[in-house]
Amino acid sequence: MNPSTALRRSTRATGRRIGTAPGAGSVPERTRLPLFGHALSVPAGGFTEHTLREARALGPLFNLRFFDTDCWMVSGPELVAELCDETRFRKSVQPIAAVREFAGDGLFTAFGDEPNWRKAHNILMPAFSYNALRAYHPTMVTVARRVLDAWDRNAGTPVDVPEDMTRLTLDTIGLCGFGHDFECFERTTPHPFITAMVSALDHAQRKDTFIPGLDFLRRGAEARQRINIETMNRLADDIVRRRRAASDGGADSADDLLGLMLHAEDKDTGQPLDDMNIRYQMLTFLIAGHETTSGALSFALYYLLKNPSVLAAARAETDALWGTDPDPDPTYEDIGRLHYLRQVLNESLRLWPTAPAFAVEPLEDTVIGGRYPVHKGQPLTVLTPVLHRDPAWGDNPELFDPARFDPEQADSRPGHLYKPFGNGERSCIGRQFALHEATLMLGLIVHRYRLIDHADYELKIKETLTIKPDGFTLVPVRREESERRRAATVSRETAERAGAMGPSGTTGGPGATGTAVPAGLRAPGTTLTVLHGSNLGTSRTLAADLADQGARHGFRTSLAPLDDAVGALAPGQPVLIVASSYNGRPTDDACRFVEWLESGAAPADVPYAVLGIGDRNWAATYQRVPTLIDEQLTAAGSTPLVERAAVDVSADVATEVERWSGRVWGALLDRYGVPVDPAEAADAERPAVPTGPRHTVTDTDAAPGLPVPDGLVPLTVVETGELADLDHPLGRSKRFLRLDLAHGMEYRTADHLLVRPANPAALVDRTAAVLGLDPERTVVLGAAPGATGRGPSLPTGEPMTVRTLLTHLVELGRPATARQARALAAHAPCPPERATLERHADGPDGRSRCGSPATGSRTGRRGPRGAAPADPRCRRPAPAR
Ligand code: MNH
Repeated sequence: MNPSTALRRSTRATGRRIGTAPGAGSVPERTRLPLFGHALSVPAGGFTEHTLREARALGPLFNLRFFDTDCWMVSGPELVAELCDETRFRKSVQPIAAVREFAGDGLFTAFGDEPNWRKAHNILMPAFSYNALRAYHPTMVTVARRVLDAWDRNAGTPVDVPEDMTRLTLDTIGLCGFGHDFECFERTTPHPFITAMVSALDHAQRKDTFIPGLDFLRRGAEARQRINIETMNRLADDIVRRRRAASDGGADSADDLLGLMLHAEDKDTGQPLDDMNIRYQMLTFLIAGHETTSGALSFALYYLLKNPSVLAAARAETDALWGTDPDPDPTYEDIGRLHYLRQVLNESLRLWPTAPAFAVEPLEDTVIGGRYPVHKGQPLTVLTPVLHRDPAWGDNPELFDPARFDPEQADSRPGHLYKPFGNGERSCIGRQFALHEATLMLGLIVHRYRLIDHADYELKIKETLTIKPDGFTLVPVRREESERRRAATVSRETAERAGAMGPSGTTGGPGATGTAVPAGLRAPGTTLTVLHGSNLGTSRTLAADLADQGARHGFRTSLAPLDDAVGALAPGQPVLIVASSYNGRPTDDACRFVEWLESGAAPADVPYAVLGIGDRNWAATYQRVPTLIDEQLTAAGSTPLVERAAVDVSADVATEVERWSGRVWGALLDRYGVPVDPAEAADAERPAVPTGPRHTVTDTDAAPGLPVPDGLVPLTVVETGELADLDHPLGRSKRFLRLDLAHGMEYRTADHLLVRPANPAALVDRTAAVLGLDPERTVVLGAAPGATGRGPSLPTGEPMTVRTLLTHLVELGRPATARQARALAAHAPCPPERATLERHADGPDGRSRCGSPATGSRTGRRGPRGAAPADPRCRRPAPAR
């Protein structure tokens, strides 16, 4: 990031020069040239490395003068901590002002006082909530597999790491944010959007070194810039146009980024975003949403390649999680368990924060470091790569060492020593998104490949607005089955604790909570109320999980928003409260509850525990409402069951929540639990099994048909064929399909295509026989009262035959999931059979091994799991009682 042009503008704008106050320090600087200042000593595309060198020579604060503008570079921890105080400083946009040419008042480049910043922030925050990330996870996995497929295809040959990571991150933000598939892996050269973007960013950055007044020499470059911007605009507009067309057809209710941009209103002003701002946000997210993450992944892979012991520890972590499964299907929670890989990523971002600077400006004239006067509005650039190498990091800060991010070490460091995502309100909105996406990808890569440093790569930094390793290639080689350690002997908990140490020998099934819940206790019949205060849904989701767990421990749980509990707390009746703040205020569903507490009306002796949810980036209001609730309840004479936990959603939510809930169940069962037999207790540890019917079934005389979901049109397949060489050991089936589009219909990339299964007639007949159904019976389905199961549901209200239902609307060939195997076990009347099913459900990797050899596995990819002959007893119809 080169801050000069903007600064030039800034001085013009404020019309002031920095004066020297009496007794004021003068900021160190190199000898400067007349006219140019230091502008000629900063190499184009070399800002980061130049400032790293200069800071070493000149210290924690030095001046770079570009033409007539002084520009202060700050990197000392005390100074940075001072600049992070949001009551005195705010983000300065001036160093990135040239980017406003195409990102306008989008989130990243909006001035602090531009109303569109808060408006867009309010509208777009929900796209980065805990729940939203969970919803993106399957798409992230799909795209991560594109990398694996591409690397498998070229097994043994070098891959260009930054290029492939950029393909990954652009496809991911495109699909997750905008439902648009850039299909970068279908191209041998970068996507035109990327070419235009890189060139536009480069231009914006170089502008800073253009000599003032000689702009006319740059006409060619300016013309190219206009073309690049048009290319990006056209693409953004095209995505918006298509989404609008789709939603006119009623098919769109998506609450991804684009859905929110188009349809959501700002809570404060009641207004939606305007069209121009939508375009700016599109470009902002397409750029900010992929460049930095791909750089971070590339640096992490570089360090894994160069540090064999770190790679081995990372591998041990993935092996503990996914074992010998050559083709794991990571869950959302799995990614939260890859603690060590997260540390690898953090440490990579320490040495090479891929957005390598940010700038702030004082809200009023002030003095920094006790002796350097700065004017209101004067930009101060924080050099994160220098800050991140400060001696405060301990010995040898230049060395890569993920142990620096062990929880104890990380907790003992000053808060502002690590700033890869910027500061405060204007810090990165996509942090969790990026970390999830990157950890997932790293996990899959280290689990699948050995990494060969075929070119003896030497790190070279390439800098546009962000930094990347230049020309970095490696050779991925598939690991052998035998190389992967068995997961069966290693509990997730052990893996978590061991982190870098790798697996040790303790046992404990997958799904073990990792906490000290007293064994053999249950609390049958005790009422437990779980309350939540939520605007974005995080607290609600966590509360629902707690209510679920409570039910498994035998409590009679109920779940409600905090406001429902006004006047309803009672002495002796336990309550769990999951609460967050919204801009420091109670959430919409907790206002009355907080008022009620503050009126002093709450009863005494309520056994309660508070789980506070907050984002540390919003330091001023962090945990305000949870703290208040906790204090009010104590003041009213209640004692907490366990201490309030403060969960930072920009850190590791899952681990913190697990720790707190472990303590809560311990305390609750201590107090309300009664001993039960061990088998039953073990059962309580398991996720709930959906029970009871999901649908009602009624006979009908109406003419049966094949129900088609609204908005879809049946198509005829006119040609099919196999594209892959299945005789090759790595060959995986890829089918070619030619479809006859109904008259007047268009198909474009990323349009929805639903492929219905056609289960073999023999399998359908066997299933009908087991269920005791006549396949030719015509029935209508309805929703069963009280059915709460998640997952895809069957069409209701439409007449069809049982044969149609079993042939086209359910997958009969898919292997049972662990959850389903458990449900089957719960219903199996025969004890040996039940035991077998349970063993399957708790297979070494936590997944069912009951597979039908007749069909593919989950995603249509055929792996050994889907193909392995299952225990024959699993396929035998259950004996009738
Ligand atoms: Mn991101 C702001 C770094 C991933 C979207 N991001 C910032 C800032 C830094 C940053 C630093 C603050 C800049 C400043 O103060 O001027 N961002 C990163 C890094 C990664 C990253 C190191 C990956 C690693 N960022 C992402 C992803 C997205 C995203 C992924 C979107 C999906 N970032 C943003 C947006 C902003 C931002 C939007 C501006 C937020 C605001 O000012 O409100």
